[in-house]
Parts: sequence; structure tokens; C-alpha cells
Amino acid sequence: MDSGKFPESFAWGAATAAYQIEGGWDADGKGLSIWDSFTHQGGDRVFKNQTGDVACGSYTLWEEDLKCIKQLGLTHYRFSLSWSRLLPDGTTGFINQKGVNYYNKLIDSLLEMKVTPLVTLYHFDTPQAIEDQGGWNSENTVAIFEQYAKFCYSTFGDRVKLWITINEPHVVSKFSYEEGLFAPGNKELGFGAYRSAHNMLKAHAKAWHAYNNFFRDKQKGFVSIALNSDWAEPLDPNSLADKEATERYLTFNLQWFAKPIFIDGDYPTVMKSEISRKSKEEGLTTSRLPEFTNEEKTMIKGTADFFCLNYYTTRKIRPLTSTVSEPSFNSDMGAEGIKDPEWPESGVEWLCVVPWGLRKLLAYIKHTFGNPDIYITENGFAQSDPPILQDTHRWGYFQETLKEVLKAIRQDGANVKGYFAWSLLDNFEWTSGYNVRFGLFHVDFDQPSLPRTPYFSANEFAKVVKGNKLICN
Ligand code: PNW
Repeated sequence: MDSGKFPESFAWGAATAAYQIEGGWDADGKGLSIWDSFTHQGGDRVFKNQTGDVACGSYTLWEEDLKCIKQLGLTHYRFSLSWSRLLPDGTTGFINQKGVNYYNKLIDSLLEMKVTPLVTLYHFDTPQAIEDQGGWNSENTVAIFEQYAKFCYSTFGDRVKLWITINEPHVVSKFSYEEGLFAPGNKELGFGAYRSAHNMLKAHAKAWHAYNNFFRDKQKGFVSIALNSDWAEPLDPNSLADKEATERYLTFNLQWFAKPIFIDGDYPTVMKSEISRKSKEEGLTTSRLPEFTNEEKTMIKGTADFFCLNYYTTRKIRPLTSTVSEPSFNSDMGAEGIKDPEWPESGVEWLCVVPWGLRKLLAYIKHTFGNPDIYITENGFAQSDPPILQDTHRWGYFQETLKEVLKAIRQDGANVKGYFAWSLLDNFEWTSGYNVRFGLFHVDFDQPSLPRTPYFSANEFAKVVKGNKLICN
């Protein structure tokens, strides 16, 4: 490779999410979110029963975050809005002006620094009041989310031009409503994931249309959704069963959302046929996978202005081996992912470092979804606690990954427009609490001032951003 130049005006960012960094859980009129309730209930569902009550304190220390952003020289910053900070009961019936002021200050300061905000409307933290009425299990949340989205466009859209409606509907549906690992802790195997995903897809589409119909002409921005997916390879490349399981794995992970949105408004055919066949066998009169009406299909199709991908890891796939007695998303998928022992593990057990998996996934997205513009809206590597500041190993992972992104752009022709490191700061890593550290900046959670210190990775990342170029060796 000649030089490691990235395309002109490539977006270099870092990402965060409101609940993971802000703290101020009840400050200035903020309403409760499901993560407030979930963490306050204890019960060892989160590492050491930690909470996001204080987190990185970004609700008050946001200027410290801006210094980090400046130090990295980022062109973009991705953060999420706390829905219940803006609308304490989730509806526009009452607007918390202090919450609006907070995000106004943040957005204005970013723009003054010439940093483009990429704003996520929803990153796992449903207002508790909305959850009390069913949350994503309820069809009513679709219209409520649409109202919230319109409120955000009209309040911030004069300055925010890049929007993500929902972060990782796959994680929300599977962890929050199927397996009950994430807030609100609903466990409903075989039903929860499909029902919640169905409502999220409709909510996303409504929010996109709201922008398209009422805001786009004037505000001239773009709206998408952030989809996470592993890359997947057959465990035995010569086994037909493993190859088919691999197809199903990608279908149940990425295509579940990406096919309706980017292709034709409907779920993948295999999901429809498999789940309906199994549902019949189980004696059900309707499929556990809900159906879209024709009108809904038309509404959902084409509702993303670019592709936002969150990539962390890769799996080797074989057909599901465990015999499960009750129906579940996993048994419907009929595939399981194995970690190759050769792949280095980062500080969290599910994340093996597989840089080439990202390149393959980018090529797959290019071919499958009509060569869209792609933003990698999350990618990163954790250290476990206690982390080391001189994280040369971890920077190696970032470097290898960025090399693969360059290959995807140059050799495979993928339209990758930007890369956002997860995360700007060490933060509340959901059920792993503060034990898993994804930050480019270290946060000392033991000190009340929550000081931020750059890791070696931050300094190196800043060089890449500055030169728009990887220094290859
Ligand atoms: C993403 N998994 O979630 C989220 O968008 C971030 O909020 C989070 O901090 C980041 O990835 C790192 O985990 C995920 O278990 C949560 O496979 C869990 C998984 C993947 C992504």
C-alpha cells in the first residue's frame, strides 16, 4: 500500500451515549429512564450493582468532554439525547427546558469548534413512563417515538444535520425484551425480540418520514438507524450445514433490520418461513414473527439516508447444537457463534479482535444493500479494569482495523464515509458497569472530579485524524 490516505472529507469521530456518560440521573427535572430503574433495583444484574447515576458526570462536565474532542481533533462527535431528560414522561405534554438548554449548549459549542454533531435519538434509555405503558412491546410507542423525533428535529435540527433514530435495535430487542439481560429486564423467549423489533422498525420509519415530509427541505439533513452486526464465517468452510448456518446468522442479525429498511420493507424470507413453520408446530395460530401490512412495507422501505454500522467482532458459525425445549430467537436462528481461540480477546469476553471481519462485512453490505454510503458509527476495543494508560496493544487493534477499512474503500470500493471510535470516554458499560473500559480517554471514577486522561490510543488516534492518514509500517 502506497500511503494510508483516507478519502477527502472522511468523517473522524468518537461516540458516546447519554446514559453511559451523563450522570445527573434526576438533575433539573429529568424523568426516570428504564436504566435508572433497572440499576436502582439492584439484584446483581449489573456488575457490583453499579449505576449510571454519576457515570462520567458529563451533564455538568461536558466542557471537559469538549476538551477531549479537541485534543483528538475530531471532525464529528456522536452522542445521544436522553429522551427522559428532554421529555420527562416521554411525551411532548411537558418539555424540560433545562434538558433542552443542556443539549443546546453542547451542540452550539461543538459547532463553534467546527465539530459536526451526529445525534442519536434513542440509545437504550426509554423513559420509564413509556415503559410502564409497554415500551417497545407496545404499538403505541411507535407514535410516541415519532412525536419525540419531531420534537428533536424542530428543537435542534436547525443545527444538527445527521441523525440516528435508534441505536442497535437488535441489541434492544434481544437483550431487553427477549432475554431480559438489559433494562427493562423483560424475558420472553421466542416472542420478545420479534415484537419489540417490529415496533422499533415502524417507529424508525415514522421518524424518517417525519423528517422527510416536514423538515428535510428546510434543514437539509440526513436520517438513519445504527445497526450492529458481527461478521460470520462457517466454522468448517467445507461443511454445507455450517455455510447455511452462517447465512442464517447474518440474516437473523443484520438482514432482519437492514432488508426491510434498505431493500423491500419486509423481513427476510427465511425468517418468515422458519418462524411461521415452527409456530405452527408449536400449535400457535399465528407466527411468532409479526407481519407487516402492505402499507407498512411501503412505509418502511427506503428509510435510511446512509448505512450506520456498529462493528465489534466476528464469529465462526455452526448449526445450533444445544437442544432447547422452548422456542426462542436463538433456536429459530438455528446457528451458534464460536470464538476462534487464535483471535485475541480484548477486555470483555464477547469481543475477539478480528479486523478483517470488518472488511468482509463492509463488502457484504455494499453488495447486499445497494452500495450505500456507510458510516462506521461504533468500533472499539475494551480494556478490563484496571486499565493501563500505555495501551499499545489496543492501539495495534485500532491500527489493524483502520487498515482493513482502507482496503474496503480502495480495493473493494465500499463507500465508507466515516469512522467513529467507541468510545470517547471510559463509561458505564451497561451490565458490565465500569469494569469494562472502551474509552480513548481514561476516566478516574474514584475521584469526585472524574478527571479524563488520554490513553496512548488517544494520542495515536489524534495523529491519524490530523493527517487523515494511517501511518503504516
Ligand atoms: C454497543 N454484545 O452495544 C452499544 O451501542 C454501546 O452502548 C456499547 O457500550 C458498545 O456496543 C460496547 O458494548 C453492544 O454483547 C452491547 O454483543 C453488547 C453487545 C454488542 C454491542
